[in-house]
Amino acid sequence: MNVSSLNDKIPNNVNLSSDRRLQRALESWQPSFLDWWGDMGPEGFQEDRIYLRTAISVEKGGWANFDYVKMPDYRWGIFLAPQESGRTIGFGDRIGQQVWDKVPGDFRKELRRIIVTQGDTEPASVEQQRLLGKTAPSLYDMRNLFQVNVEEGRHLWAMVYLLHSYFGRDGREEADDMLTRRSGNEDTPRILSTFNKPIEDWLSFFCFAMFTDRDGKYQLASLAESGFDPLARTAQFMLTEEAHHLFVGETGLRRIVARTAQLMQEDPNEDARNAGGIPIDIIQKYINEWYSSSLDLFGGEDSSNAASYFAQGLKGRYKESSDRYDDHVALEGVYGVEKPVDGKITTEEVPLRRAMNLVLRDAYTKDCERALALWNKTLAEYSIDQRLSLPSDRFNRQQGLYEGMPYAPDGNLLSQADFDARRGEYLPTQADYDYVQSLMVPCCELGEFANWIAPPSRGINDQPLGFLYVDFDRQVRA
Ligand code: BYC
Ligand code: FE
Ligand code: FE
Repeated sequence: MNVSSLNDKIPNNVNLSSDRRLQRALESWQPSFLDWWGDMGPEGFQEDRIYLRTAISVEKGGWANFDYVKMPDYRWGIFLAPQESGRTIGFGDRIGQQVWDKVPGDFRKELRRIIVTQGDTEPASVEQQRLLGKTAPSLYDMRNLFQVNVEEGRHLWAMVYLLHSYFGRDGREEADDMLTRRSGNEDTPRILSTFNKPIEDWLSFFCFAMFTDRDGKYQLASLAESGFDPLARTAQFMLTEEAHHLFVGETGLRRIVARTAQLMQEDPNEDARNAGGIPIDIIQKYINEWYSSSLDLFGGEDSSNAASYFAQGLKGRYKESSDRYDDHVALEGVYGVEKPVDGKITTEEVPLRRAMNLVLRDAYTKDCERALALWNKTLAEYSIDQRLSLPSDRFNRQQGLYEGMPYAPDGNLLSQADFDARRGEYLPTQADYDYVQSLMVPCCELGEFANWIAPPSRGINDQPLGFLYVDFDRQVRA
């Protein structure tokens, strides 16, 4: 494997210097990316030195380099997991055939669409999070935010590499369009719903990293099974970075829950609010909001698109190539799908291939439940009786079978009027957002954490909690 150096203009393990045409194309896209980063990247911290990891290879154990970097100088590189010789398509109609090294002509449109949709989410998340640095609860958290942001930038590079390398002219046009759409913009929005929602406080950020980045994990895992080998290898390596994003979300929420429980225990009325914490009912409403929105990212429960992607060998199930499944063709089986019929739920057997979005989503939900159980364990440890839960998959949906229907978080169908009257019990109200916002005061002292969140159990890369994770260019402390 050719090893790249941090000094390369575009660090890579794809032997970029041997393909002058591709190298020139990417080098001409790079200034537009940097302009976009300047406009839409983290606001107010571009001159500061951040303790960041940078991907420099795909070697296990040694893939990342930690050092202080100014974000605009971050080396966004292109890394694919090592090629597996003799790899064959692992599922669908062409199971057992050799994987594709080039775009299969028959599925070009579908493949481009998947890559564009995946790529579009990456810069979108950076746009959504661009103001959060200003209210970071600690230097540790600020550093993690920026780490996630630069890596989402690299994930955009990963998809742009595929577009430039394998799709010719229209691929280059799609790559340019990635930098012109804007999260939440009425005229040029990002493609998928959740990526147009505002993220204005850190509770939202942690929910996003917990629930929305986790959709990313499952989508990438399904693409890592792809018969289009360059996509599979790219997605495989992205998952390495993704693990940290999920860690940030899951432990961020756990730390909030722990702090809330501690403040409740100390208060005679068990009221976290009295001591400047985030009450459990607000945390629950944020979970309801971000979990339900993230379910939408899996698409419809019964989907002909999903059936085609599976049949074509483009998108598999979670860990398709493992022994989780005994049938990788999936032409025979069915999957139970709960459909709303005349206000009642009836379980219908849907041909397995059409249910692939739901199969993937069910794996995701199990993973979310695991995290919820840990947070509830924390509550129990502080002798708090309240528990957190995931809402029903029918609640607050904007895609799929339950789109726009007034289901309560417990899965019961309400009248629209009842739902509207109770909406504020289910989802954050403006007053909830205002309260959470009122807690968002920056905390930039070494080793200190804002009052509403517990410190993590350890620092980054074996550094202490009091480490200088962000070295400010100017005096920002009070
Ligand atoms: N919003 O057959 P259906 C990440 C559209 S996150 C808007 O039910 P399908 C990250 C759909 O396009 C991972 N539109 O669903 C996380 C279709 O449109 P047409 C991102 C939606 O196509 C955090 C119609 O509705 N990666 O990486 O099977 C930070 C019917 O669709 C939505 C991917 O998504 C929605 N939520 O599945 C940073 C992987 N849902 O055909 C990064 C690539 C559906 O009527 N994408 N629609 O025009 C895919 O595989 C699929 O496009 C989806 C949708 C799974 C998203
Ligand atoms: Fe990503
Ligand atoms: Fe991510």
